[in-house]
Amino acid sequence: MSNPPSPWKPTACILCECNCGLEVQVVGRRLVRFRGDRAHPTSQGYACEKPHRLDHYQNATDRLTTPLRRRPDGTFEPIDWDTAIAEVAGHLARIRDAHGGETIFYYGGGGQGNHLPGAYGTATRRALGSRYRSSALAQEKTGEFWVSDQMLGGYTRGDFEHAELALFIGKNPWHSHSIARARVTLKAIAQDPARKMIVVDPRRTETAELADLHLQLRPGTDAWLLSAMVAVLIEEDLVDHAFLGEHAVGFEAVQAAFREVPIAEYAAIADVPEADVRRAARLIAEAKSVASAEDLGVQMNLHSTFVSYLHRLLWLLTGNLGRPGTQYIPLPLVELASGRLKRRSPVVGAPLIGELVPCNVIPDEILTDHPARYRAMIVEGANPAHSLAEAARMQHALQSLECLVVIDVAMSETAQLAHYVLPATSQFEKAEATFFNTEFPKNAFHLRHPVLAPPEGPLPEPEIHARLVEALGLLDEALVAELSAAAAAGLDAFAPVFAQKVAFDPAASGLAAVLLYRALGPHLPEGLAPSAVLWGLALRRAMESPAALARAGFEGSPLEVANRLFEAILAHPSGVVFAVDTWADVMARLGTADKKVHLALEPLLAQVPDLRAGPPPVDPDFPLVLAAGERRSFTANTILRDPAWRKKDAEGALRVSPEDARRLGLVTGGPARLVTRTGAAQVMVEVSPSMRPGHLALPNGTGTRDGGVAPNTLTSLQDRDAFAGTPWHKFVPARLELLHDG
Ligand SMILES: Nc1nc2c(c(=O)[nH]1)N[C@H]1C(S)=C(S)[C@@H](COP(=O)(O)OP(=O)(O)OC[C@H]3O[C@@H](n4cnc5c(=O)[nH]c(N)nc54)[C@H](O)[C@@H]3O)O[C@H]1N2
Ligand SMILES: Nc1nc2c(c(=O)[nH]1)N[C@H]1C(S)=C(S)[C@@H](COP(=O)(O)OP(=O)(O)OC[C@H]3O[C@@H](n4cnc5c(=O)[nH]c(N)nc54)[C@H](O)[C@@H]3O)O[C@H]1N2
Ligand code: SF4
Ligand SMILES: [Mo]
Repeated sequence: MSNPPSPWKPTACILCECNCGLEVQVVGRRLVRFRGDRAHPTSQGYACEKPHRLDHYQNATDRLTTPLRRRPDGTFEPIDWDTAIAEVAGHLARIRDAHGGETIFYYGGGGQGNHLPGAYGTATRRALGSRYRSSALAQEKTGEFWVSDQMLGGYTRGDFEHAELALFIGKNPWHSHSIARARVTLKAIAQDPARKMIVVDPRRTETAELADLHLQLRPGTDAWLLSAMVAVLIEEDLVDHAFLGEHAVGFEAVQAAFREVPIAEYAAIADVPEADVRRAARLIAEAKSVASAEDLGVQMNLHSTFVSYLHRLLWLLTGNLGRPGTQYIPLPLVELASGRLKRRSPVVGAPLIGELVPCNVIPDEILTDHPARYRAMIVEGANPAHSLAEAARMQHALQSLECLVVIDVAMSETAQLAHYVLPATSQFEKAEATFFNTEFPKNAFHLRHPVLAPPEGPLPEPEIHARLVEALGLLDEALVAELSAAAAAGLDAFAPVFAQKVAFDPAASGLAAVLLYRALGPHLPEGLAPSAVLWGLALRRAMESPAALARAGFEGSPLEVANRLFEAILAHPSGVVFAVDTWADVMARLGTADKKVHLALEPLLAQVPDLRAGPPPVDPDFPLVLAAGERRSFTANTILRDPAWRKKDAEGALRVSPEDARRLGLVTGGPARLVTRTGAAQVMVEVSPSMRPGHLALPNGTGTRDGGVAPNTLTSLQDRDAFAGTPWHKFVPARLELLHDG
C-alpha cells in the first residue's frame, strides 16, 4: 500500500448492538486501520477484536453496484434506477389496489447499527397502506418486551458497571457484548473480591470462567432452575418487603404459587446442586445491588416468555430496581419496539407484540390461500432467508410472493430470491445511526458521518424511499417547496412551518420522514441529508421528555429543544449526550396505570404448576440438544460475508463435549454428520471441555459465502414459544454420526 492513509475519521463499529465509537484510516476505498474513539460518550475508546475486520464488509466481493431485476429463468439483469423505482412502485401499487395495502409486508429496517432505513421505510409503508411488519426483534426479544411491559410498563437494562452482583442468564457478554465496554466491566467485577458474578449457562463460557458461581444447568431447564431460585427467596424469606410494600402489587399470589415448588426436585431436573441454587438465591438477596441480563440462551429456548418472567421476579422480589447498580428504564432517542399487544396477525391470528409479527409464523402468513395473506414483501437491512427458522420453508415462502423487493448492500441469501434488488450505500458511505441507545444516567446518540464518498450505483435508503413515495404519486411537491424555502432560512424558520403543515396533519405526518429528507436534507452539511428524519424524532423526544433533555443542556420550547438537539447531533461526529436522567426518574417512568410493579402475571403464574410434569421426553432418535447459533469471536450475524474474513474457525466448528466425542469416536478437526428433524449437515468437530455432555453448539451467521453450516437449515418453524412465537434455536433435538473423511 503506497498511498498514505487518511487522517483518523470518527465512525462506529456495526458488528454488534454496542456500536462502539471508532476512528478509521482510509486508503483509497479501503478501511485500513481502526482504533476505539475516546471521544465516544458510551464506548470511551473501548473496542473488541472484531472491528479490524470491517473492510471485509465494505469491500466484500458480493457488494451490489446496480439495481437488479429477476429474469423469468431466475437470473438477474442490471437495470437503471428510474426503471427500478417505476417498476417496484408499479407492482406494489397494483397489489395494493387489488388486495389492499395490508397485504404488503415489511421486514427489517436495519441490522446491528443502521436504523435510519427503518425510519424512512415508515413513509413507504404509509404510502402503500402496509400495516404489518416484523424484524429480528420478533425472534428474540418480544417475549421479554411483553413481560416487561406487563410488569413495569417499560423495558429495563442493568447497570453492570456499578452492580455489586452481576447475573447473566443464557448470555455470554464476553463474546456477544450487548453491554457497553463489556470485557472491562466483566474483568473489573471478577477482580474485585467485594463484587460477584453468577452465570446460568450449560456451557462453561468465557463469561462463566470469570464468575463466582456458574450454574451449569442441563440445556432447556431454566424454567425449573429459576422457579427453584424464586422458591428459595420465598421459603427463606429473602424478599425485600420494604421495596415491595412501597412499589409493588401482587406479592401474595406469587408467594402462594412458589411456596408449592419442590426446590430439590427442580434443582435435580436442572442438574444443578441444590446447595448452589440456594447460594445463588442468597447472593442475589444479600447483594446491595444486582444487575441482570437474559439473552438468547433462554429467549430462544423452551418456556422463553415464562423464563423472562421468572428472571424479573428474581430481581424485583429482591428490590433491585431504580437504584445505582440495579435495573433502570432507559430513555432512547427513538423507541424501536414496545411490549404492547394491540392486535393479531391477519392469517394465523398470532399476537403482535410491539406491532411485530412473530418471525416463525411469517411463512404461514404467506403460504396459504387466505385472502388476507401477504402477497408482497419489502426486506431492508435484514436477511430472513438465512436468519429465520427452517430456511427451506422460509425461502419457499419468500419465493411464493408476487413481489419481493430487497434493499441491501450485498447479494444476500434473501436478495437471491428477490424480484427486485435495490443496492444501498454502505454504512461507511452515508450518514447512519443506531437507535440502540440505552445508557444511563447519561444517554448518548451517535450520528456517524460518511468516511468514504458514495460510489456510483448504490443509493442511501432515504433516497430510495423518497423516490418510491414520489413514484407512488404521494409526495406533495408544493408542500416540499414550501418547507424547503423555510429550511433555506434556517432551522428556526423551518420548525414552526413544519409543525404547522406536517406534524399535526395525520396524512402528511405519515410521510414526515421523506418530507424532511426532501425539504431539510438539501440544506444540511454535505453528506448528512439522511439525518433529516432525526429532526422529527428529536421533536417527538423534546415533547415527551423535556426534563431529561434539559439536564443535558437542551432547554426551551419543544421546537427550540428539537432544533438545538438536532444541531448538536450534527455537530458531534463522535456522538453527543442528549439526555441526563436521575435514578428517581426510573420509578417515575414505570408505565403501569398505578405506577406500581405488577408481580403477578396471571397467564404466566398459571404455568408454575405445569412444571411438575417435568421436562419434555427425550426423542431417542434425537438424543442430543443443539444450540444452533452461538456468538463467537468469528461471528457477526451475516454482516460479514467475505470468504477471507474468518482467519480462525473458518468451518464454524460444532462444539462437542469430550464425553460425547469419546462415545462417538469424534476428534477435533474431524468430520461428523449432524442430523435434526428438519435437516442434516456435514460439520467439523471441535471437542471442547466447555460443553456439557449431551449439548452441541454451532456458531451463528455462518453458511453464507464465508463457509460453515447455515444454522437454520437445521431448525423448525414449529419449535417456538407458545405465547410470543419466538424460536427455540437453542434447543434443537439432534443426533451426531461419525463420518469418515473422503
Ligand atoms: N461475536 C458476536 N457478537 C454478537 C453477535 C454476533 O453475531 N457475533 N450478535 C449480536 C446479537 S444479534 C445478539 S441478539 C447477541 C446475542 O448474545 P448472546 O445471547 O449472549 O449469544 P449466544 O451465544 O447466542 O447465546 C448465549 C448463551 O446461551 C447459552 N445457552 C444455550 N442453551 C442454553 C440454555 O438452555 N440455558 C441457558 N441459560 N443458556 C443457554 C449458550 O451456551 C451461550 O453461551 O449477540 C450480539 N453480539
Ligand atoms: N438459528 C439461529 N438463527 C438466528 C440466530 C441464532 O442464534 N440462531 N440469531 C438471530 C438473531 S439474534 C438475529 S438479530 C438475526 C439477525 O439476522 P437479520 O436481522 O436477518 O440480519 P443480519 O444477518 O444482521 O443481516 C443484515 C443484512 O443487512 C445488510 N446490510 C448491511 N449494511 C446495510 C446497509 O447499510 N443497508 C442495507 N439496506 N442493508 C445493509 C447485510 O448485507 C445483511 O444482508 O439472526 C437470527 N437468526
Ligand atoms: S463490542 Fe460490538 S460494536 Fe464494539 S467493537 Fe466489538 S463488535 Fe464492534
Ligand atoms: Mo440479535
